Amino acid sequence: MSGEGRGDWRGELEALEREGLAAIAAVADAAGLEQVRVQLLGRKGRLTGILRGVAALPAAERPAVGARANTAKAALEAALEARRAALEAGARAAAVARERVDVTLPGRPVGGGRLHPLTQILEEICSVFVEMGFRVVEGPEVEWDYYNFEALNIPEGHPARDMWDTFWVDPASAGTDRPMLLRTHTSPMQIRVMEATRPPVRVIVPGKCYRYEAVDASHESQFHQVEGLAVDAGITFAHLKGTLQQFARRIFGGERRVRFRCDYFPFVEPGVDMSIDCFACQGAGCRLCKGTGWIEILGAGMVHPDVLARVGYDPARVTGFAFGMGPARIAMLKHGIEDIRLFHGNDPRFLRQFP
Ligand code: 2NL
Repeated sequence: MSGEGRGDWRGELEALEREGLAAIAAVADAAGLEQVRVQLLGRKGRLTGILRGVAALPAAERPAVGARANTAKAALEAALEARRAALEAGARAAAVARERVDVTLPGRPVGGGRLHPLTQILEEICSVFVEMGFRVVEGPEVEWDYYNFEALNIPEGHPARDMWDTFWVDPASAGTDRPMLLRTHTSPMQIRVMEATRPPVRVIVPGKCYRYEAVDASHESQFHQVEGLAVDAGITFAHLKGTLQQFARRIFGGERRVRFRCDYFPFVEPGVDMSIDCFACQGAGCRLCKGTGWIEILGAGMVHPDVLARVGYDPARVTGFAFGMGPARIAMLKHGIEDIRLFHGNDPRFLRQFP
């Protein structure tokens, strides 16, 4: 009986250690490991069960059982701790792998910016005149009545004022008793340039203007204008024609023909409008040129002698030509744009077409 008992406890402890180590190695996660620990070393576990039997053994054998049980317990505890550490390291590595950013991935592309089609045509128009010796100047959008009208032969109460429906600035809120307005054209800046400098004058004046008008496919109450002015001794209508024909060919193609007809502007004499032959139908007549073969693109004329005299120039010694155009109209013609409101509609499908 005692011989069987001896064999039993040693064999049982060896089996416990061997099977325990295998179970610890096979565990997949922390919860499984805890379960195995309780089965092996817990208060109702296998080791406790074996040790309970030791009480029945002769006193002389007990120390040997205790010693063997301790080595088994120590081996299992060491294996549990090693497995716990390995599982934790594995879990941490998996979490890091899940969170890792692949810095070699290409970034999301950022859409490239481009110049607005109106900005593009403004720059194109100005550079044509700059190459012919004009200087670009810009002026205030809020103007005195004097520069916008009086200095340009458009006195208060004169019927010519009806050509420009005007946004007036409330004099009380502006703290002035001189009439003030949003400029209806950029001409006031040319007056300022002539007041400040002696001839020769050659300036090109782009800028925003305002008119109190109903909005439709070809009119907005805010719009851009480009005006030009050349004043010197001996300037003639031939200079006007040559300069503006060159402009038309640079913008609309080298084969363009131009046509001048009489028109009226209070600040010029004579006044004209200039047309180009229709580039869509080569003059045969189509929808673009409304069947006429010609497209009107700007107004111009010889600066009125009274305008020259008012800025202190002597009309007997110097003469000048001036012109004005709407760059939106130029861009619409050039690109076949049918509605002026597209320019400020902020539709990327429209804007994308002008890279
Ligand atoms: C048009 C016509 C024009 C001018 C503008 C001008 C300026 C001064 C003196 C004389 Cl300071 N003239 N500018 C002359 C003729 C026509 O513009 O249809 N613009 C869109």
